Amino acid sequence: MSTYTVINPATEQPVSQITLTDAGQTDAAIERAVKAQELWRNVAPGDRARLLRRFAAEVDAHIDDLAELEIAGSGHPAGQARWEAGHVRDVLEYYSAAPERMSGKQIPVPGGLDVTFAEPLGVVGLIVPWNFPMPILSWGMAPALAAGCAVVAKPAAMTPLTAIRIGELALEAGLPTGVFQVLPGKGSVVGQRLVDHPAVRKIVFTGSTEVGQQIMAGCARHIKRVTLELGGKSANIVFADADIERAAATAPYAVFDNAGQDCCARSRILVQASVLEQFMELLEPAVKGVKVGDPKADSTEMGPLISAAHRAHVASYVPEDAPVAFRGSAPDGPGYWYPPTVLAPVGADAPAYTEEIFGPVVTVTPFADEAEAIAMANDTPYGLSGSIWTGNVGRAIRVARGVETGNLSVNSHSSVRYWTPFGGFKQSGLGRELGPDAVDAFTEVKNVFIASE
Ligand code: TAP
Repeated sequence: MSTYTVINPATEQPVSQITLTDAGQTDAAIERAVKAQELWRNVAPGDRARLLRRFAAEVDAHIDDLAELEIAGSGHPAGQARWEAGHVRDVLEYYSAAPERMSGKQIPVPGGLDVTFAEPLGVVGLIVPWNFPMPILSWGMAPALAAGCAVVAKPAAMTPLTAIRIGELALEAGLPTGVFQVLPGKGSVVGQRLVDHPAVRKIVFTGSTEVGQQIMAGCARHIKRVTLELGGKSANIVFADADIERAAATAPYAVFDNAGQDCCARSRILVQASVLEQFMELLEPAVKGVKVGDPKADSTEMGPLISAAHRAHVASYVPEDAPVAFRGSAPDGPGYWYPPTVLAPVGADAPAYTEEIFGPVVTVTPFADEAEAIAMANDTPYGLSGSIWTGNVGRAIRVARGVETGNLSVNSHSSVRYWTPFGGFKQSGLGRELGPDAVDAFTEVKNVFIASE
């Protein structure tokens, strides 16, 4: 029996020892899920909705406990961790409205009646990364359960604590055993088995583009449905006609949120050359003002990175001779700390400009005009997120249509909203999560002709 010790990234102290699920136990869980799904799909829609609302209420009653687990196990700042637990509740509540609205169509045909049904896919395998253990779990879990699917979830080996607790809360809310199971374990074991097992009808994967490619190839062997939420290298585009003060004040939060371990991190700031100097003067105090420190403190805005290995990876983008324009602070002593860092000027071929860093490092690069800004934003294999700052509505629309990315905000640093579809262009992914249509991704359309003659 192998185990994994969860480490507190802020203290480097062990938090908890977790027994890892093996391949045989994964198969047994999938078989339990198959049986449970037969029951779950037949639960009356109103009752399924009620159970999801009870699940949301259980999460709501345990916001502080869940937040404490995420602070200790992932180093997320307290305010952020509470928000994340509340987000799970909100996503469950949002999709609890779905079971009673899963109507099909009646299509006029000669000789009878044609009706369609939205049939649940069956068992769904959910593979979650370590950066946002709670929100990303909820984005797959809630619509899949609402659709009548059973879910087997694999949290990242490093950050399993909140997912395990959410699995317990599902049972406490009254969800039938086997409908939602959480299997802590390795991607190469549990994740691989979810991909390979023929009874798992869909994989919802969030993680790196590299592993996403392997998942897609594995799913192809079974023509298994797959949703991929992968990496990003998004641009924050600031035009000279924007509210430069607001753009500069919020730019740190568009990239240093979750210590930059955010697929939506806008880690390339593109600024119109005529306001570059003004922007940099305003950005410096904003970056230095980011409160980096003890995740338990309510005032903390940024915590540590997830591990020593990840910190070394992030640091590799800032070698001794890197063009550091300015940087914020980070505590000394134990913990995987790394200060918010701004690089400028950087070459267009610098790894910090082209690769996803997944840490608190951002580059600032000038552009001449609208066409160049769009070309620079698109000069990446990724296309997940982005922000546009301008006072000109026409430009906002033109640039938003021109940038090849799945999720954009104009004059705002926000990224994910559970009411709206979320997902990537190009190598940032395949399919969409969230928004009103997410349940459709967990159903198949069945078409039935009924002869009347
Ligand atoms: P990955 O290394 O790709 O791991 C993601 C998940 O896949 C983990 O649970 C991992 O398990 C599992 N896994 C690894 N190898 C597997 C295999 N062969 N078969 C099945 N599952 C496997 O990513 P990460 O380092 O945790 O997360 C960072 C990446 O995720 C970044 O690129 C980031 O941009 C991306 N991300 C994207 C989004 C969206 S919404 N687009 C959101 C968050 C993160 P282990 O725990 O054993 O490694």
